[in-house]
Amino acid sequence: MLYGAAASGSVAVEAALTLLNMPFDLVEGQTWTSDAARERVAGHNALRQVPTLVLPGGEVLTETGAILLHLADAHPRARLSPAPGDAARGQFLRWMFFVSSAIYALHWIGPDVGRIGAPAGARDAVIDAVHKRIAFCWRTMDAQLNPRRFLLGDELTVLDLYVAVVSRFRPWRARFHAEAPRMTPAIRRVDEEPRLRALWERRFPGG
Ligand SMILES: N[C@@H](CCC(=O)N[C@@H](CS)C(=O)NCC(=O)O)C(=O)O
Repeated sequence: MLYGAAASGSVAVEAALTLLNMPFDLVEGQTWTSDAARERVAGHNALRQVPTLVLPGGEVLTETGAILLHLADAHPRARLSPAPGDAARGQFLRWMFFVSSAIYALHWIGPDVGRIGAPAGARDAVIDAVHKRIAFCWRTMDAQLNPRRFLLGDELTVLDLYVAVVSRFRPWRARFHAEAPRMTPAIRRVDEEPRLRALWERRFPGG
């Protein structure tokens, strides 16, 4: 059972499950706008966030990056992560954690700047500073990766899914392409991936 929402981090998990041909039940709810959605997930995740994945045995997984890593590593034949020992593993882990901690975490401030103690009147300045920092982080990643067909080489990994989704958090996609021109062709390739096109259209309607 996956607690998720359109235009949220859960779509990266949905993409991984799609590539793995693993059917799942989805409990839909925009946790950042709806108390009802927050309450639905609260029993499994005290932070009341999506994605929250409840495995068939009842184990709960949260944190998009951790869920993606877990799914990829648990299904090595799908080759969605460089295996431990693979030369690309270090950079894979580095950028998975970077997206999670340096970029995704900043989006938490967007719905309510009061979350970091800022007065409502400071909203525009705070949001502007947050987006400047996110831009710097995407530029940093763009300068240090050497993408080929995909971000880490010629095979699609869950890092590609993660970046394809977090870079779509509104209002980011157009700016992402401007800030990260070297990553853009790989991410466009993820957008065009035939097995995922229907998912992107359904879960990020309007782009
Ligand atoms: N650290 C979590 C963050 C998850 C997160 O921020 N989810 C957002 C949707 S993209 C959410 O549920 N926000 C509602 C809230 O924080 O109140 C992760 O990496 O998955």
